[in-house]
Amino acid sequence: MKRIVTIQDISCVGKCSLTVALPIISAMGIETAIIPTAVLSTHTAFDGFTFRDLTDEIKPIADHWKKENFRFDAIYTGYLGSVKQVDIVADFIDGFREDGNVVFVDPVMGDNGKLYTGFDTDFVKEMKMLCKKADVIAPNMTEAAFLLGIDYKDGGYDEEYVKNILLKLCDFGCKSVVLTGVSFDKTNLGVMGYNAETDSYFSCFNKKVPYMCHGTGDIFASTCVGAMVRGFSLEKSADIAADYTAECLKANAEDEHTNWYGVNFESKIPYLIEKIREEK
Ligand code: PXL
Repeated sequence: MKRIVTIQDISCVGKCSLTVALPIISAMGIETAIIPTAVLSTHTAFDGFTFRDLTDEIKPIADHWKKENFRFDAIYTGYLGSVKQVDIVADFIDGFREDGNVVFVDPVMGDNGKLYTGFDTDFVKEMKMLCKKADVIAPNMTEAAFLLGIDYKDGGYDEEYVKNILLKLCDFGCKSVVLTGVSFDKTNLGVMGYNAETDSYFSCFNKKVPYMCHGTGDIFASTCVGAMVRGFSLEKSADIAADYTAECLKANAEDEHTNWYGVNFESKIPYLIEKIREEK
């Protein structure tokens, strides 16, 4: 069985990071090893969340795994809590990357033009360094703007603008970039990517669902890396992940008892399983 290690926090309530990555990757038939980087009572959009930092655990876990000769088909990083933690995760990548495994970095830092609570420009600089180690990065439009030091645009841009962003992000040295939350008009939302190995662009758009929610980036990234490890191309993986994310948001929009803090990805896991079976 293929094995992915994912390194990000546990937000005990909030349907993001590990509580999303673990069930989605497992549902895709892939063993999921985890390194929890922090335990939070909720994600950071709640007031008064608790935060227990686990930075000091990362290296001992990695050292033990080295002794056990564990290897991973992909290393997938998400939300990281501090500059020091990003550095330690960078060392983890250096220690566990091999020919043929995928280093997938989701540079989780912000949304809607703003950094999440607790992040600053030093953190952005460090995350840029981590992106340079990745095969694939999957920022949203906000994270891309911070990584490149440009103004965030909430719409009003065209394909050329996004292509330019993709190329500039690829200059970091990663093999591919998948940019999420791309929208050229009022009706469609999706992802656009650049594959530097084939020098080609790709995209996948779905009808915009009138619902914004925390955790959509985590659903996208978990599904995309899972599909890649299942043997799909990057382009097909991004397509599967974008469709599944849109389907999950539709589930929220259609559920009158939905909560504001997370996506109903659970109800659509059968859709995801069916989709990866159909697409093979
Ligand atoms: O979904 C990204 C994410 C992950 N982890 C924590 C967060 C967020 C977004 O706000 O707060 C703790």
